[in-house]
Amino acid sequence: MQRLLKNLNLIWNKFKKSNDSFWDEVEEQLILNDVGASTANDIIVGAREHSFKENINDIEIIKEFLKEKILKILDNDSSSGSSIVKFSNEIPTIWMMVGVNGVGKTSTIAKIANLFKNQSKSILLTAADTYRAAAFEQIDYYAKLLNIEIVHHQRYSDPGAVVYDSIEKAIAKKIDLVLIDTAGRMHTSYNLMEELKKIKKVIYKKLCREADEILMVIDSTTGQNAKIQTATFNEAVGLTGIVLTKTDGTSKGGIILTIKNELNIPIKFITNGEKINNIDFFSPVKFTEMLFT
Ligand SMILES: Nc1nc2c(ncn2[C@@H]2O[C@H](COP(=O)(O)OP(=O)(O)OP(=O)(O)O)[C@@H](O)[C@H]2O)c(=O)[nH]1
Ligand SMILES: [Mg+2]
Repeated sequence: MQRLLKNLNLIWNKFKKSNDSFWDEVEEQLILNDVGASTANDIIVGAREHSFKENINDIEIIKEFLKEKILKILDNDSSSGSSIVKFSNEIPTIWMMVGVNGVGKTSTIAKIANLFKNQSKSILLTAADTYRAAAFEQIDYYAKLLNIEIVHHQRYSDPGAVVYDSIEKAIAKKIDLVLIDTAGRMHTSYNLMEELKKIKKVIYKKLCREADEILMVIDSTTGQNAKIQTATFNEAVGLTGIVLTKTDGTSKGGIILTIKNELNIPIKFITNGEKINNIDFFSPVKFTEMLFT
């Protein structure tokens, strides 16, 4: 993430007036930092035309055009609070974490649990990754650390059944927020998608409503591949938001713009480290401001 910010800032400092090489450098930096050619083009074309038509080449004004364009991509639906997480009117609220293996689903669940526990919400963890070795031990470690309840079954048992039991328990115990951990890998990707669809069905059958959030967890160091992964999960289960993890590492950060621009799925959280409190709500305004300071 830092790299995108640093390199854009080098450009802002290098040029006083825009010219062809200014626009080339901005485009190049966006592409090099995982924004993707198509989205980089969307960002540049509008701002460039605008500056040309108005005969403006002052960098400070052009930065404002670019800023506006990027903010519009990240927050095109701000009236509906698209980047704000959704709680149900009636408890329990159900959030489900999905994504390929190793991206940070389980640790993000722990971070979210901690965040809302600190806001006095009661939380239940659902260990619906019954496939990976030691998946239960990992999430159970967090449950103990945070002193919150967890529902689990034996390894290889039906994830749908774990979810069913956890919703029953959440209703009985009047739990505010149920966080469902899911597998990142099964025998095949087809199996994984079918399991996730089954979990959705169980939730609907039990509560007569969908999960309030189905959050795709993306490792921000993955680059452009993350777009294809996200499109696949979105098609299978219908995503409501993105959690971008590992923004403290070698991440270039631009993938945020690609996913919002090309798939129109809002970013809801970002994580920036392995500590339990290394999580933030994603703010389109803050992120955009950062690119231009
Ligand atoms: N540096 C850093 N590491 C992270 C972050 N988020 C997760 N990790 C690490 O990434 C690794 C994988 O995280 P998990 O939460 O186990 O990922 P997962 O998606 O549940 O993995 P599977 O269950 O195997 O599919 C762990 O070592 C985490 O500590 C982050 O924001 N920054
Ligand atoms: Mg996991």
